[in-house]
Amino acid sequence: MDIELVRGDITEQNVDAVVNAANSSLLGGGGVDGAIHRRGGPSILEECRRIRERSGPLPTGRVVSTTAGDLPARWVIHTVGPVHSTTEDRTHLLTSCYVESLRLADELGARTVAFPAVSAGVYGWPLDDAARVAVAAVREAGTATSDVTTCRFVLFDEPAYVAFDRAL
Ligand code: AR6
Repeated sequence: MDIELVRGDITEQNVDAVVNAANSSLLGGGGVDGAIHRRGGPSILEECRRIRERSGPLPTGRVVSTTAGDLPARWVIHTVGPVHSTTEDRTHLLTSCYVESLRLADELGARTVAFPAVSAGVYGWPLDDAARVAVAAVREAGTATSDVTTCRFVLFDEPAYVAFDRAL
């Protein structure tokens, strides 16, 4: 699996699946989540609502997929990153976001997947560590049986890009 880094907006990526840094409610929010719902249109939220009614809140580290609505991608994979903690090591949950997203992408038949820096915004994860965890997780998941050929990290600003570049 190729790992790519680009600086840009995840809603503009021409990939099969984009990963959303959502929250457990699945009902939208700010950051990447807000951008995906804004650009993707109401069909994403409608599907999120149905999933929410059927299965309840999405636990941290888990994933679900929906349509990508008006985005260039075919699917949105929603995952819930852990809020960073200084007293508890939640690395396994952040790792799970990436590993489970790639597993679901594989299941859907997605070949190309774009990730934001999950948990590195509102959820407060220090950028360098978030980048290290992300890169290690996709490297490990990529050596498994994944049919995903390309994993693209889409970094919104220069500090995030630099952190991921260093981690790679
Ligand atoms: N494309 C790529 N990256 C982006 C974009 C974009 N359009 N917009 C922001 N980022 P965040 P979290 C970067 O806060 O920390 C939401 O309210 C951003 O600069 O979106 O996992 C959810 O509903 C940062 O580097 O996600 C949750 O409540 C990274 O994406 C909560 O925020 C992640 O920032 C999740 O917080």
